[in-house]
Amino acid sequence: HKPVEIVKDIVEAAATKVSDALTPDVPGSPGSGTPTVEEPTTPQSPLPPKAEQGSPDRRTPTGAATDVPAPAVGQQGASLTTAHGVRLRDTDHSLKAGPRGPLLMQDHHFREKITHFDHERIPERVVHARGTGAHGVFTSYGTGAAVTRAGFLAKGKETPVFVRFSTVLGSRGSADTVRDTRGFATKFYTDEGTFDLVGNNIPVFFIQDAIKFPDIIHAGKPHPDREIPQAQSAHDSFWDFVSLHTEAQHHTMWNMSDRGIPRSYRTMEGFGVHTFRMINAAGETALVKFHWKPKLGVHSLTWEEAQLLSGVDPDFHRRDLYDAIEAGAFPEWELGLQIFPDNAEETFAGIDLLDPTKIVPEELAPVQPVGKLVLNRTPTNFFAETEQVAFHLGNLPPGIDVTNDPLLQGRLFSYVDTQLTRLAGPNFPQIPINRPHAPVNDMLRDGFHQHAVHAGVAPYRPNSLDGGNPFLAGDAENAFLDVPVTVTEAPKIRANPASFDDHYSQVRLFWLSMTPVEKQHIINAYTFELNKCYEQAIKERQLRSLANIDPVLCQQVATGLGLPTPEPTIALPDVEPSPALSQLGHTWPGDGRTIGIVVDPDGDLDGLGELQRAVSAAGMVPLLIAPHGGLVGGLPVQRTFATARSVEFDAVLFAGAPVPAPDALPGRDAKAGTATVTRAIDPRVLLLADECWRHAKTLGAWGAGTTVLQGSGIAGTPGVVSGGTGVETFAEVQQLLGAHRVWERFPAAIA
Ligand code: HDE
Repeated sequence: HKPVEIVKDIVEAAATKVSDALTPDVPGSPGSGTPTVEEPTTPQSPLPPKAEQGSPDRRTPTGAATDVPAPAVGQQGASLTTAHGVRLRDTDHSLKAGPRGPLLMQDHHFREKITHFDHERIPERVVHARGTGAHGVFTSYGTGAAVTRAGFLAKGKETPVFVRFSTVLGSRGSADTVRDTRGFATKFYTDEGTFDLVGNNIPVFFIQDAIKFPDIIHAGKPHPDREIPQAQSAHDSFWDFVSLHTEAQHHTMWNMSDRGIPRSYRTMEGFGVHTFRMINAAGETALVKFHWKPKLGVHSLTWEEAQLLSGVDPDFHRRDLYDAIEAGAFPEWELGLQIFPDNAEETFAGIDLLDPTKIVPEELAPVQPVGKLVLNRTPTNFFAETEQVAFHLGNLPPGIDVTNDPLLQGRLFSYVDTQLTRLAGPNFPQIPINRPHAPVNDMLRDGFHQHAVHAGVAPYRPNSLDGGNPFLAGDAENAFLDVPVTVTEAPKIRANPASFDDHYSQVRLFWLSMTPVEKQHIINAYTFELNKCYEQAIKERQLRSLANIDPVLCQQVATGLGLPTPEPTIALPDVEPSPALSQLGHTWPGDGRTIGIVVDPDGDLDGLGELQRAVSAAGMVPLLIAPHGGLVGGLPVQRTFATARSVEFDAVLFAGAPVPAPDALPGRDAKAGTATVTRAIDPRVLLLADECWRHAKTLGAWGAGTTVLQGSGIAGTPGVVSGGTGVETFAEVQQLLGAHRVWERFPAAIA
């Protein structure tokens, strides 16, 4: 070909393609032969639930057949369109000056697609960036009606809710199981307007005044020079801050306790932290603290589990929440109130109720249940719901008001302010997840991303042009009432009340309330974190704080750091322990717990189906672990030896003792120096048993499976059940799981 002929060929080829393209098989297009499809089309059937989510059966909390809506499908309609509804023929090729030519500026589809993509990310939350959420319903018992006129706390009232759980320090893609505080933020879509209870799983905070929030967060976030460590408090700047700023010691002790590494969001308490003021129908006020009590009890991971999970399954808590809900094991909490008289001093039993570094022990003011929260639906779209949900402490219904807690007061500013950047403008309440379920009749207008088409000409008051609308509500309509609290005549001042200076008595109270094993975990956590610091002066300074909390704690951590034990600088306060703070000593339901079942495809598989049914009937999730995927004994395998790691399971049962295939672990055998090394039991099974034992989990075995217990040297030790049938073994394991762990297996050096 001569050059001119090549061009001719290209032009002809392109012309053929264009004519092909003009008679496409577009449904409903003239001559396509495909029947016209109405838009939006009927959604297709959703994918079936994953095999391991099939048990326990989907059901409501009362055990009735589920009414959980099936998962929605993605795009609606048969044809791909632009954002403006124009149907598209091609989305895989940009418009070019010939097949080998440059891209044309006029390609509006390319520009729309890429521009939208370029702007898909929004800023992550400045704190609590990593989180997950779920929908649910709150049912009120009516017991709160004596203290508040809030309609959602009237007897029998049901209110839809959305809850977002989070870690604080890590970025959006960080691991779930890091040692950190957890957020527990609840949006109640009440008939009287939205109520946001934006709490944490720890009832106290690091600082007493909101103006210090940037300081504690700058100290806790990764170092600014190299941006490490991610989602950790185990670094110099965190310990520098908390050791210099002793009001942080109480919150820090909770972080170092097992509360800092929850087993699951379902097994966390939640706290409103601040004291709120309630007002009832008779106009009487009371001071209250909010508590969420999980139905499953408060349980934690071990530190080694938490660390392993950060690699093995960084989404552990997110997965756990979704799997539990999708399996019908709906997470539940009771909302409770500690109620205090609204006295002029705003104290109870000598505790300053405006100081957010203090708790009121439950023994002094019992938590009174006022309603139940059930999470029963996972979000349809993570970004639309979980990422765009915006909480704000100022979202209060009539009957609930704020107090002068200086931390709370500052938060009232921060939560709206932060959304202006994060959600790009003031109209974020119009995003579907943030829309109130109560009718909205405001006079806010315009702004970025305005979705409402407001009619009328008079968005101001008073007006006559819009008929005077809207009118103001009064008591008859239960309008919001700012409780007319007397503000003390006092000079304008940057200072705290003197009672805020007590930084140690409640830290000691927490420490003394722990059982020996919980104390040991606290010692281990301080020792681990401080050993991660580089600066000797910071370790020494933190030890001086520990000396003011407890001499045993201080001495144990000092030993771990290889440093001398300092003397206290204050007289150690005489405090009464609060047993309610300990996680031990109760038995709890095991809903949604995962039970690993190791099977040997060449062994005895009798009774396996029956065992799986027994586990499911107990509300738990049986996961079959085998050397390979597919089916074993006609049952689907959920985990292989390569994908199963102990940290995923609450208990492991051994139905067999699989022998490793000769080529299963070439590296290991080569290391042993001979190709003929044989093992009686697959080492990955032994590792599973060993880790479960080390993490004080319950184990069970029968038949050939008992050789695994012998092989790992744990047979006959506490919490290791063997003999009988699979179903009998599981019955014993289930009993033991009620205590969460086999506590006596943890070494505790202290009394
Ligand atoms: Fe927050 N906090 N916070 N916080 N907080 C945010 O708001 C702030 C505090 C809590 O899942 C931010 O929308 C200040 C205490 C939760 O979306 C921001 C102070 C408690 C969540 C903010 C505090 C919390 C946040 C970041 C010191 C427990 C996640 C993104 C006075 C009672 C909510 C956002 C969600 C989020 C500010 C202290 C809980 C910047 C200034 C105390 C659960 O507005």
